Amino acid sequence: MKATAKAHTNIALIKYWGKRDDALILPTNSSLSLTLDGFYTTTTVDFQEDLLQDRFILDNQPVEGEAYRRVTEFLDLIRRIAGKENLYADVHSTNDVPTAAGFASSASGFAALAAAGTKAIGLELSDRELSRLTRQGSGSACRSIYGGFAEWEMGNNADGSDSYAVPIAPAEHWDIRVAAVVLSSTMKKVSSRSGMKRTVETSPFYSGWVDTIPNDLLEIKEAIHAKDFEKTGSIAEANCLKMHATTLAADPPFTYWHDTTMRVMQTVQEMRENGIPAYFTIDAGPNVKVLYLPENEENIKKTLRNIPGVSDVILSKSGSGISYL
Ligand code: 2P0
Repeated sequence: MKATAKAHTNIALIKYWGKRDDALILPTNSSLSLTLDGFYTTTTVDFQEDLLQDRFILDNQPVEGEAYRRVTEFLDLIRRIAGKENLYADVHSTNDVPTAAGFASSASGFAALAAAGTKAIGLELSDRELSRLTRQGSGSACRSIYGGFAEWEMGNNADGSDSYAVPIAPAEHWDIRVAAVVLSSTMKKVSSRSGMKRTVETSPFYSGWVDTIPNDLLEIKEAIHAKDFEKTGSIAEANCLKMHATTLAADPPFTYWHDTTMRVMQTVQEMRENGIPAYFTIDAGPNVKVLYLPENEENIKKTLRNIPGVSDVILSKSGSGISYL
């Protein structure tokens, strides 16, 4: 009972920032992302009758501790749905997500694990069912089931039955690109999981964040459908700044930004003043992702590489959803 699946990571343009239920991973706001073709995870899940526990090998190294626990607990969900509670698996994953680029490999990781695991155990899930299940491994992963633009609808139900991602526009709809700007020093002090929890619980700015999401989503979807780059980029950049503002008012306060993070942000804004459309977004870490159009690729790459404190710039196109190998 063996299957292999590949999933790409995604970058949120409207961020997921905060949970209303930690165990089921239910968010306090809907979010929207672009799946990227440059960064992906390939996972093989092999359920075997004679195994006494799961085994998880990542990039040829056996994994233990917290990362192992998250994988086995996720496989427990799959076993429960399939009614095969005592069937354990050999899991082999390869990450083609440069860790230094600051993309959450948990997004592509849990999407690939969900797809390979359910197929290997003989379940036939729709994309929506697969997204709902994937959400329980890592929130942002539920958006990686789809290529191009996807929206994670937060839902209202306490059991999470209406919280899953839906496709907004496929990768072919629009050739929009992302430059991942890698900083020389990228130590992350607050994980996204604990950072969002602290913000929800203590930041007085948090309610302001939540209140503005429905309108951001409405407007960015219009902009994406119309292929309006200025509108899409400016909504994404403002949404990112709003998310990061909530952390400054948390108790204790924190920020994911470094001095170089701000230098990159300023450079992007200067590029716009000089007539090159580019917009930034930043996740729960110091690296910056820059949205741009193909005709400006050379210019964007050169300008970003020249910023002191930047060690690499990795370019990516829009990517496809889950595939089975
Ligand atoms: C996002 N981030 O929408 C946001 C923006 C970080 C900033 O999703 O606890 O690893 O596993 O659900 O998905 C990172 O959080 O958190 C994240 P869990 P996840 O991409």
